[in-house]
Amino acid sequence: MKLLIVIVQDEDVHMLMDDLMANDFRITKLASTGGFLKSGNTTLLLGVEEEKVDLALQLIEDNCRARKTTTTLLNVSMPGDAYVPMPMEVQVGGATVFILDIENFVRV
Ligand code: 2BA
Repeated sequence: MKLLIVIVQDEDVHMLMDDLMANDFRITKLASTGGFLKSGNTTLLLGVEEEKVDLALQLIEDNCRARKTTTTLLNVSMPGDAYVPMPMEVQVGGATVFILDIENFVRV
């Protein structure tokens, strides 16, 4: 068995979860925050049999779009200078997926 840790944009999560549930995946949904943009995203935990990992990845790819967003970095060149906002375009997603081996899985 594998554990998929899937970080997705909030906009994609409902469609993705619907597709995963329709294909009998079990999911835990966690609210999370990206370290770089400091805005909300969603982390899904999926315990998946090895033979269904490819299907899970396919559904994730089908449902998660890349999007561009603008963030503002605050830049200061000299001590004492004012902070200057620096707009920066960033591409987010489709999805970030970590795939871990599970040594043991029990439900009691
Ligand atoms: P954030 O950390 O908020 O990052 C959002 C997007 O900003 C990233 O999209 C990436 O395109 C860009 N980015 C991140 N760090 C950057 C940096 N130091 N310089 C320039 N651009 C940067 P994604 O790569 O699609 O990542 C989306 C979200 O997935 C991330 O949100 C984070 O929550 C998670 N993530 C991505 N890679 C990760 C990793 N190696 N470990 C843990 N979480 C990760």
